Amino acid sequence: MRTKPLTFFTAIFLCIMLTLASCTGQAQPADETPPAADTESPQATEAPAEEEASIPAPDDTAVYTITFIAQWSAESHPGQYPSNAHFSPFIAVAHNSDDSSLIFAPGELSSPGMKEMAETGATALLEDEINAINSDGGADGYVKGSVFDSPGSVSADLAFTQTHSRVTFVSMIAPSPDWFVSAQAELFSDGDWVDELELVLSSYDAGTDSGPELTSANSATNPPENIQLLPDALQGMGTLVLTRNK
Ligand SMILES: [Ca+2]
Repeated sequence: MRTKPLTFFTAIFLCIMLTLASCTGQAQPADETPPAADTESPQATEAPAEEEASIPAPDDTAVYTITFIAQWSAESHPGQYPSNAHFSPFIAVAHNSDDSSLIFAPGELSSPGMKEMAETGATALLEDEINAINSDGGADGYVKGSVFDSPGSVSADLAFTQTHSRVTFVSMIAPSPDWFVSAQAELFSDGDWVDELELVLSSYDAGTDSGPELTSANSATNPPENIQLLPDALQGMGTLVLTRNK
């Protein structure tokens, strides 16, 4: 009779022990779950970083190769093509959007530097004026090309910043009284640098010499007149290609 209660209590004890053992056994897999979650969390933080890297901020600076392609020839401009047709060393300026940073403006008088460039091709005075604009913060450097016969081409590199992202280009039509080609462009547009830009150069009269023909003798315009576009017969002399290379 007494052995049955003992066996009963032993059975209960064994049940309790088995229950405790099974509880601790179940706890172990639960402890292993968090490390599995931890291995996923670093991936979750890396994903946004990769998305940010795919949309980089635009560079503060950019370097462009400026290529002046002159098409002026006997075929392109019949009767307007002297035997020694050429273009003077060009000047290209990197400047900001302020009107005071421009080296010239159509409808206004030529500066002494623009008069000298347009009449003789020399750029010393114009470079002095650009250096003054540089000092005032309106420009951020310029580059000078080299003289060449037309048709032909010449290139030079110029650096720009986001605050000085406009270019103004000038070169004397030579020989001519006071005529020059020019183009102006914005190179930072819609939040990023332009990859490549092609511009047709416009031909201007500087308003400082009244010679009517390309090979006319000097005839000072007194008083000077405003800068204005030349007739259609003297347009279309060349194009400017700006290609970002850095
Ligand atoms: Ca003139």
